[in-house]
Amino acid sequence: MKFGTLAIHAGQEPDSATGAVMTPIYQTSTYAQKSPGVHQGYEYSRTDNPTRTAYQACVAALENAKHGLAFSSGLAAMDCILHTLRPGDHVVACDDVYGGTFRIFDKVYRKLGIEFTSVDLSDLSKAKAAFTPKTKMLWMESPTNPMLKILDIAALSQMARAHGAISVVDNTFLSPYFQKPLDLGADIAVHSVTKYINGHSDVVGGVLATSNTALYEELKFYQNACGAVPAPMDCFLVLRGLKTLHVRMEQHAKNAMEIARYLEAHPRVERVIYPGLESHPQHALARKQMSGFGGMITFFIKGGLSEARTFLEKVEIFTLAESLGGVESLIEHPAIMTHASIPAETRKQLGIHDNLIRISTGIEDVSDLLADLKQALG
Ligand code: P1T
Repeated sequence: MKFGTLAIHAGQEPDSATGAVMTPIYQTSTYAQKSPGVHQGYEYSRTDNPTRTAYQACVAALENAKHGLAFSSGLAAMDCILHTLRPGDHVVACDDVYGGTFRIFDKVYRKLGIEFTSVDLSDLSKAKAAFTPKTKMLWMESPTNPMLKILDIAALSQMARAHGAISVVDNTFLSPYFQKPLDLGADIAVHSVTKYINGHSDVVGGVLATSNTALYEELKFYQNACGAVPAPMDCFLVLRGLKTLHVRMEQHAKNAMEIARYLEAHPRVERVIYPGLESHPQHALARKQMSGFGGMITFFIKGGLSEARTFLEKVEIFTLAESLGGVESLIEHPAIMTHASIPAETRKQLGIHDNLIRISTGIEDVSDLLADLKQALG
């Protein structure tokens, strides 16, 4: 079946007890057993819950994966993946990642004896040089947050495999509709479901997908043993959001392309970064590995913090808020907001300057979005 059909049906059958077309919210913590250890596949809702089972199966189908595992946040999904490491292990990680991703590496796992090397993975020779005999994991985010660098997932996953390391791709910015990391050779695709997958800014969640069954068993063990699972109601909401993922992504990308072109031509804008623009340094790679360019745009306004602040205070339809991937347009200041946990010096090196602004293009009527940008820039 094709993507749109899977988004609506994968993992979901009418309820066997009642015929309910929508997967019920199995709001239960536990399940009756006929005799000790004799049950219908469900014992306790931290371990498994039918609403979560349907959601995990749907995401797995969309990522072209054998298995899916859902969590209570994107960071909880990443935490589960990082649990597979042992003290002394080394991770090669993309230098430009979500601030919270950097924080869990730097402030949580480094303390537990895991080493991280942050490197510009868009440069394959730099990536190769970062591997050591202790490297067990390669952590990619593509497009990166917030600089929208594109990483060559196929080449990097192959490099990781040659070094005996597992490759992980944070696929949050594109969703499986525009990019399928496992098809490109990665071992795990991980998402902040809070973003495009749920798509309505009303759930915090995370999910991962893999086709490596041994790895899945290990991750499933940590999902249950550590317990950061989503509630049944949240699983239901994400399943509901998933049904329109393909339709939403098309509109996000269409609106983003128009906005990126508008900003690129605006005299008050210094530079626009959007993978769909010919001016993006990795536009050709984006065309090759992605089936669409997504809804995220980063741009430098002319001036500094004061100009950025004035503009961000003036927008009316765009909401000044952290997060992304919802139907409504959001706008934010990475240096002060989403990437504040990255040291100032590193931010400077990455190009996260005070005049950098990030847009999550929603699916409103694009003419209203353009008019809002015009009045705020004016
Ligand atoms: O917020 P949470 O669901 O725990 O997911 C963390 C996360 C992981 N990966 C990427 C690429 C992300 O962008 C995020 C969260 N990001 C934001 C809140 C943001 O505004 O960038």
